[in-house]
Amino acid sequence: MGQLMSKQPQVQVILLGLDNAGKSTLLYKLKHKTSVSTVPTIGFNVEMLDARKNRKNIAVTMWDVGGQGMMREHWKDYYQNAAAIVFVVDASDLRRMEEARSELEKTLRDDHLRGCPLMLLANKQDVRGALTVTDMKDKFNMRKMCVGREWFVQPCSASTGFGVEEAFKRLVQMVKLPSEPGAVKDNIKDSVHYLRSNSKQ
Ligand SMILES: Nc1nc2c(ncn2[C@@H]2O[C@H](COP(=O)(O)OP(=O)(O)O)[C@@H](O)[C@H]2O)c(=O)[nH]1
Ligand SMILES: [Mg+2]
Repeated sequence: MGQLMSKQPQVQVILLGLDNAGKSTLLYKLKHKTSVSTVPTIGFNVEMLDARKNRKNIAVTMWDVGGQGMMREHWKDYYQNAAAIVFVVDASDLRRMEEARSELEKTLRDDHLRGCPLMLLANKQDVRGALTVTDMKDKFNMRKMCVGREWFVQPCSASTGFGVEEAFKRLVQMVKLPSEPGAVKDNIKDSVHYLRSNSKQ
């Protein structure tokens, strides 16, 4: 609802992935390139990043809600308003690749995320033996897993910064602004949610 009132379009992006994938490092890297403000909060990190889309300034709020315990219960709240998912994978950790794949599969099954664009980051490309984009697409069976949504696999290194800007640019292309076709459904969904939650009071 706030989106309708502020002049600058805002979009919410959720940063997901196993612990140790590099989510916080990525957010920190992005913040130091394009950040406009920071709101440190207990239990999760959130950054508002400046971007340009359709010749407009937009604000991309990126939520790193953490993978542990209590926070999991709140994931749904973030899912509801997500314009895109960024799923970070430690591409050098072959032992946990299947765990990462199954976590992503579980995430994408959530009704709140139906049709939501996905950027898969093959992170830690600076580490010898890290899986390439082609390897990742195969291992994750992306075509099948991402039926009905836009997706992209980007190689990067959150610690060196390799691929990070490219990932962000691509992400901005993928998100739908509230005014764009394809975002209408989400506006309606938000309104229904808003009306429902108010009618309960
Ligand atoms: N070599 C390398 N290490 C990374 C990279 N990204 C993150 N790390 C390291 O991986 C560990 C976990 O990163 P962190 O951002 O805390 O992961 P999170 O649990 O997903 O938030 C830290 O020691 C980071 O320094 C990367 O691109 N390359
Ligand atoms: Mg973290």
